[in-house]
Amino acid sequence: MKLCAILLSVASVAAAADRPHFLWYKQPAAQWTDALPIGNGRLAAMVFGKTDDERIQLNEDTVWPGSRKNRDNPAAPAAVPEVRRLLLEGRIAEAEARAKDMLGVPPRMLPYQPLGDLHLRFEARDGVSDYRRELDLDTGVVRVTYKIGSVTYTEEVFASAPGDHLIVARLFADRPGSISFFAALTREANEKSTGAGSTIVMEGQALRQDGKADEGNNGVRFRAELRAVAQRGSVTPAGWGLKVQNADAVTLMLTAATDFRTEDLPGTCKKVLDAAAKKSYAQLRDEHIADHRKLFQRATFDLGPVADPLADIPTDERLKRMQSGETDAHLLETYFQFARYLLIASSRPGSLAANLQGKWNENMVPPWESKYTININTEMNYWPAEPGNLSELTEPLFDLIDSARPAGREVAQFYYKARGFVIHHNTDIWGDAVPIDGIPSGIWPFGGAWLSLHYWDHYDFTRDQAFLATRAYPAMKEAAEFLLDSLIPDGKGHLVSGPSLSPENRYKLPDGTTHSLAMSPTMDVEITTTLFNRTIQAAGILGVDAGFRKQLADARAKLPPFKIGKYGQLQEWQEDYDEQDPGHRHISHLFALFPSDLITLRGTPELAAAARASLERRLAHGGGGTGWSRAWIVNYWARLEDGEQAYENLLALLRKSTLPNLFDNHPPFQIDGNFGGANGIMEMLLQSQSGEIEILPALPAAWPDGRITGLRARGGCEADIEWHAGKAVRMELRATVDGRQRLRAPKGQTITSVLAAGKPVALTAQPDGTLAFAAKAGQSYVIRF
Ligand code: FUC
Repeated sequence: MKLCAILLSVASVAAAADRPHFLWYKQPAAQWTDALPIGNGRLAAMVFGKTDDERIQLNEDTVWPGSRKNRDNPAAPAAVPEVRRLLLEGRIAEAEARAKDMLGVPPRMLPYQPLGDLHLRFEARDGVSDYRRELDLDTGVVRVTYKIGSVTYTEEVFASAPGDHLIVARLFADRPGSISFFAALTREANEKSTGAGSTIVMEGQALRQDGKADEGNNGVRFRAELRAVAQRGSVTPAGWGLKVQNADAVTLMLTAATDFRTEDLPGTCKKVLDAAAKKSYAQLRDEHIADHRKLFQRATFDLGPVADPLADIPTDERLKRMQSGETDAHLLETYFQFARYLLIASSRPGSLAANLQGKWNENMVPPWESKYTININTEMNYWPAEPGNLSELTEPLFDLIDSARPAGREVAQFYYKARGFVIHHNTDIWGDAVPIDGIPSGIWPFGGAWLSLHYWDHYDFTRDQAFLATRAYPAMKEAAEFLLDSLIPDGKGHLVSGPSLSPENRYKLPDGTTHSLAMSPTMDVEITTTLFNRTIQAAGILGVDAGFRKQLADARAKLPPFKIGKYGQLQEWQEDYDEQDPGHRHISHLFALFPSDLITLRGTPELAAAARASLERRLAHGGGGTGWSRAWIVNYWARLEDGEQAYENLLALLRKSTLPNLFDNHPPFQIDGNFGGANGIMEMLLQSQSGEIEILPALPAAWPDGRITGLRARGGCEADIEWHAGKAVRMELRATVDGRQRLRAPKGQTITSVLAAGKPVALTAQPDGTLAFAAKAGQSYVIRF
């Protein structure tokens, strides 16, 4: 009887697995953060769905002012040893004053800018009814429908990756001859638009907008081109745009090119539009959907066997319900899939990496310049890529690191007299590597090292040996060389790093002053240890650099140890300082817990308890105030296997830091929290660090039943898990490479058997409570509990 109930329930979970995921609304976007995002990596757009003056806000990922430039501070080589000496002597204020000579010249980066807007102005239209605006995550198509009188109007918009940098909009109605509008491309600055034949061309240059002339007046030149194809009716040029009259339907095809990628802007645009114009709208749409689904449909997530009972409530109202204290498991499923959607839309091979706003930015001077902040934000963007089965979308991240390595090498030599490469806390399209902004954030030489760990992760998830040999190891080695060469003896038996800081927190000295700079703040030690571990491992697998491995191991042994402070917390600095802000949004010193695995519940229980104390202390003082901070906290709790806390913080992420279009809110909008939150969900359900696959490590009581499929785990495999009444009932593991797998059963459960093609597989019980077996590439394994 009981078994029967479980089977029934599992069957209905399976039936719900293909449930659609929409973001949908009953009104047009009133502001940018209501609009719906589309993208193909290079081009991105926000669709407002307005019925009178439709706005499709456009981005092309290389529209940046500035150029590649040496921004070294000439005073830096003399300053670095001085700052180190002053810090080691405890003369911190003096060290900070001296460190100003390390800031780049100028000490700011230029912003990522919008491409412009596509406006569709309709003739006077009153009496709009039956309005619906939606983004279908499964197709990647935004669709707007409404009625005026008895006529139903539809607008569909998507960004096509197979169309080679193409955005397509289709407008049609159910009464012939109903489509009439004026179309124009506009931009806030530096643009010239013309309509001719059935095309609009907008050309311009990304120039800095603050009137300063020292640099940035040689930014990227761009060209956007739109072509209209009408079914019946007419398309005629009208001033700087096009007039469409009495058509049955119109397809608008838009592309853009910049001189960052090509010298021939008109030719590049023409090629894309000529190819698109040869295809019917249905073909373009089908091609796009097939391409999108190849990525999107790899993973599914369902919390519970029932169909979504709130499916009739629009997304913004559901979010408001949550914000007033309700829970909404199905909205969490959508939130998870939305992050995967956003990565597909903002990071494709050949595009730039997803920046602080993914690729969606309407401001000439966006928050934090919409660049690559690498003391957490860019890394967080890519956390869900591997476990969320979107591995190939990490390529732009590796391109970003590689583009900064030349400058990074130069800065390593000039500033620190070190080999290898360094990037400080930000980089941009030009691959800049110097310290910027100011002392409290900029003097942090660990951005390149942290980013380089992503190469290892990509290898670890895929076990792609060629990638390890040709791409991962060379970069990791260079990042490790920099750290190795820049460590100095502290005179007390340890090797320390710096000048550095614990991003972007400050500590208090007994005299009441607060400071940022320190030698070897805990996060430095954690990143150094992790990178040395991985580099040694990688060199071992490749069978190279035995001498270098030994140097790394020797230096690693001399790094300062973890320390537990007066609150039982993991110390953030070498001294047990109080923080200026104990609820600070950065919780960098828990890096060892996540994304690294130096601290684990079973491997280092005392340190795990200290990490927990640090987390509780931050939260008790109002921590998690920004979207990304809250998202990181979800991941920390998942690693501490506290499903309830992870869940509460996930709810807080949606309740306090999520906008009506489900964009993460720092505030303002910043995309990292979307990615970090989605990764937190996966960490709650499956973890694979430290050589074991842990099943349902942090399942909260609020999710008694569910199923997640197509997750990736380290060691080269894909996993599906189903659970019922809080217990795993079935798991399937598909190995993509040969290798030994170790499985850890959910708390309170045991694995009874592992079957391959219906036959039991030999299992070896390990002293640590896991079960090991030899997995074969291409084989799928059913795990029974
Ligand atoms: C870091 C964070 C801020 C913000 C910025 C882009 O400096 O401390 O909160 O996310 O990056």
